[in-house]
Amino acid sequence: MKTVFQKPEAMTDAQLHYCPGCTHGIIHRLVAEAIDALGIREQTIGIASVGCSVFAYDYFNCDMQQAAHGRAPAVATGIKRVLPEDRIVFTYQGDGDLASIGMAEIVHAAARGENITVIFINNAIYGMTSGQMAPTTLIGQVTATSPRGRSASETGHPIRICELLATLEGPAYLARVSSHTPRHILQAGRAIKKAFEMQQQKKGFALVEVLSTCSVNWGMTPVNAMKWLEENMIPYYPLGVYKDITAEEDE
Ligand SMILES: Cc1ncc(C[n+]2csc(CCOP(=O)(O)OP(=O)(O)O)c2C)c(N)n1
Repeated sequence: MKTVFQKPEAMTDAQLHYCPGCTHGIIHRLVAEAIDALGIREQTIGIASVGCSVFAYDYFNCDMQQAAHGRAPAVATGIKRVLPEDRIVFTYQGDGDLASIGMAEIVHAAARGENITVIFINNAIYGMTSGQMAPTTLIGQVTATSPRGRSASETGHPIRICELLATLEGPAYLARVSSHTPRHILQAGRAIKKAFEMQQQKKGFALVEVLSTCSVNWGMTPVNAMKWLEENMIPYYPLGVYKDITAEEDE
């Protein structure tokens, strides 16, 4: 029997440009499925950032706005505040974008408790610009700018964004998920949907960090990249919910 995979309505027909083994495409689909499931496509505005996912505006079938590198949370804040309350605003940002050049924007948007949804793709490297070290690059990880492996004494330690933002009062929902197995992808889909629901319910700032692969710049086959993520990224970036004010409300 032939299985037919239906494209979510919240994705356009444009062919994705991502490299083999990259999970941006999977995560795009999860975001689109959440938008469809909640029936919010007509009122959703996405903010594309700078990085490999710069063309997200071609792939999501909702209103899209491009932001300068790292500035997506600031642009999302403005759009969310000026438009009627039923509009759903999300950003889609890589780790170079969010945790390096955009660190100030994300921390302050979270501290203000902006009622926006952030999808944060952590692939531990700058993908688009061909593999420089990111703030999330692991100790010992080889990149174009750390050819002998990242050293803590030279460039410090990788930043755990969920844990860092969880120290703030502002966020309503913070979760880290992964995209390397079908089971993890299903979990990631549930977290992403929840992050949109939080905004619908006006609960405040919601961020889902999705661990992702960059097999080309990691110099691995797609299969080995999935294994590397499991064995190296998850121990340093544990999966789980770091904040959920609705769970606290339920207690
Ligand atoms: C102000 C500014 N500085 C630097 C760049 C170059 N630049 C483009 S993409 C990128 C890195 C993006 O990496 P990441 O956010 O991790 O996303 P990925 O490509 O890995 O998905 C950089 C440094 C830029 N476009 N604008």
